[in-house]
Amino acid sequence: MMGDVEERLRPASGDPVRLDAVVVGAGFGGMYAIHALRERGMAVVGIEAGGDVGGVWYWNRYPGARCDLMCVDYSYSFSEEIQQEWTWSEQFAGQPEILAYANFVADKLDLRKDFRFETRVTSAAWDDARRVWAVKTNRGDHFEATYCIMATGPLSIPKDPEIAGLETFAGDIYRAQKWPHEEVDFSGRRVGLIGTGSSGIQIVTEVGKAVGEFYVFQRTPSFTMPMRNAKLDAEDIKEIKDHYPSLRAAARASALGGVRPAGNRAFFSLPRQQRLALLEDAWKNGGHAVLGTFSDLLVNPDANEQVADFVRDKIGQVVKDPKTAEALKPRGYPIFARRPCLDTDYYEQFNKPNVHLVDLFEDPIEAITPTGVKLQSGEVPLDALILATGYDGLTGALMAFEVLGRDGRDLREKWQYGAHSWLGLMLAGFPNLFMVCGANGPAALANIISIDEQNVDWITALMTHIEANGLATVEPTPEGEERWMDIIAGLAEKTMLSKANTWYTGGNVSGKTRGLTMFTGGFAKYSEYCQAVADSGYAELVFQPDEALVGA
Ligand code: NA7
Repeated sequence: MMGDVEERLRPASGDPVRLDAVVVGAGFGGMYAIHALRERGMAVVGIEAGGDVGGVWYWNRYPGARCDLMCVDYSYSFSEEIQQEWTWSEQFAGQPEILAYANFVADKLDLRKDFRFETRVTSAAWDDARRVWAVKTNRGDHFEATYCIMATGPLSIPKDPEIAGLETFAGDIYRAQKWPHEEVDFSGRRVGLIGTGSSGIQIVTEVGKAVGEFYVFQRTPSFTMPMRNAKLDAEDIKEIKDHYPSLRAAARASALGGVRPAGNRAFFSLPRQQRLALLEDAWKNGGHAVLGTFSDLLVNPDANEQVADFVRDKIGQVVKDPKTAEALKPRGYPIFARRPCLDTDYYEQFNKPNVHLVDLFEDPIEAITPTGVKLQSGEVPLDALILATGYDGLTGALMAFEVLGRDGRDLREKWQYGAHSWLGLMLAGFPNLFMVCGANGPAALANIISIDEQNVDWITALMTHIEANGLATVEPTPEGEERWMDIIAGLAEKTMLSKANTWYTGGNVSGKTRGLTMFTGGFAKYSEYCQAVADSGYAELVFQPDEALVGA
C-alpha cells in the first residue's frame, strides 16, 4: 500500500502522483468507493467535476427534484452508525434532503479531503509496462494508480434537444441537469418546458404552482402514477431504525434492491374484478405499487396493455379538457418500458387556465427563436425556457474523455457498436479498471445505492484476492465478456423494455447504437452471478503475477 495521501498529493517535482487507486465521481458510488478503499489502507484520490459531493443530486437542483425510491432503500446500508444518526423526514426524499444526506456522510467519514472537486478527468490510460493507470485532469493533475474506478454514474452527461435556433434564444435557459444554485422565480413569467420524462414531470408540478403562463411542450407522454409521499413521524422513524437489518436484507434479496413488495402472481391468473381491485389498491397505495402488483407486466403484452388502459382511465378522470386528457395519455409503447414516473398532482396542473399542454406530435417545434418557440401553428412567446431533455445515459460519461486500455485500445472504439462489458463491472482489454453501476449491470432498473455498495464490496474483495495471491493485474477474458453479453441479450429479448425509444436503449441519442445494455434479471440475481464468480476463484478473469514478488 502507498503511504500517506497528503504527502503523496504534494510531489516534489512535476512527477506523477503515485496512488493505489483513482476514483472518478463523487456521487454515492464514488463516495463509498473512496471510503471502502481507504478502509483497506489504500492511498486514493477522487476526481469530481462538481463543486462538492452528491453526483446527480449535486447538479439536479430543479424545483420538484425528488427520488422515486423510498429513502429506507435509497440510502447507504454499510454503516449502522450512519443509519442510526441520520433521520429522514419523508418516505420519498426531495433533492435538498438527499444532498444534505450526502454531505452528512461526507462530513462523518471525512471524505472531502481525498476528493479534487471542480476537476474533470481528461484522459485515463493504462501503461502496461509499468502496470499503472495514468490519469490526467483539466487542472494539470497527473496521477498514476494501480487501479482506476469509474463511478461516473449512469446519468451524468446532459443532452440538449436537437432543435434549430436553441442558441439564439434571448430569454433565460434553465437545464434540469444543471440547475442554478440560487432559487429561480417564475411567477409572472411566460415559461416553456421541453421534455416530459421524470424530470419534466417533477418540474411541471412545482413550476405549475407559481408561474405566469406555462407551456409544456410534450413529445412522448410518460406514464406517471401518484407517489403519495408522506412525512415520517417519530414512530415510523423508530420502526425503521429498529429494523434496518431486516429491511436491508429484504432489499438485497429483491429484484429492485428495495423493500417494495413485488407480486408473484401472473396478471391473467385472477378474474377481471379481482385484478382491478388489486390495481385500485396499488393506485391508492402509491409509489411503484402498480408496477409490483403482477409478475408478468413486462413480458405479457396483453397484461401490459390492460394496466396501461387502467392508468389512461385515471388520467381521463383527472384532466377536465378531453383533448388535453387524450394528448396526455401515453400510447404506442408498453407501460413501464419507459421509466415509470411518480408524481404529486401532475395531471391536476393541466386543469389550470395558465398551464397549456402543447402536443408536439400534432404541432411540432420548427425552431427556437430569440423570443420563443416557433411551432408549425405559430410562435409561442417566452421569457424563459426549461430543458428537461435527458441524458446520454449509461455510456456517455465514459465516452466523454479518453480511456485507453492495453495497447492503447480506445474505449470509444470498443463501444462504437454498443457497450460491451463483463458484469457491468470490468472491460476485456482494460486491466485493473472497474466500473461502479456500469453499463450491463442492473443500472437504472434497480436501486442505484444498493448496486453501488454491492459493486464496491465485490471490487474490494477482488483486490484482497489479488494481494493475497501475489498478483498484479486482472481483467476479464474476451470470451467471458461475450458470455455475459449473451446473458444480457437473452434476458433483454424476454422483456418489453426495449420497445420504447428511451435512454435505456440509447434510442434518445441520434447515432448511438441501440440496445438494452442493462441486466434485466433483477438485483438479487445479479448479485448471485457476481458472488458465483468470486466463489469460483474468479473464473473468467485473467491475472498477471506481481513481478516484484516473483522469485522473491
Ligand atoms: P428522459 O426520461 O430521457 O426524458 C427526456 C424528455 O425530453 C423526453 O420526454 C423526451 O421526449 C424529451 N425530448 C428530448 N428531445 C426532445 C426534443 N427535441 N423535442 C421535444 N422533446 C424532447 O430524461 P429525464 O431527465 O426526465 O429522466 C432521466 C432519468 O432520471 C429517469 O429515467 C429516472 O431514472 C431519473 P421523447 O421521449 O424523446 O419523445
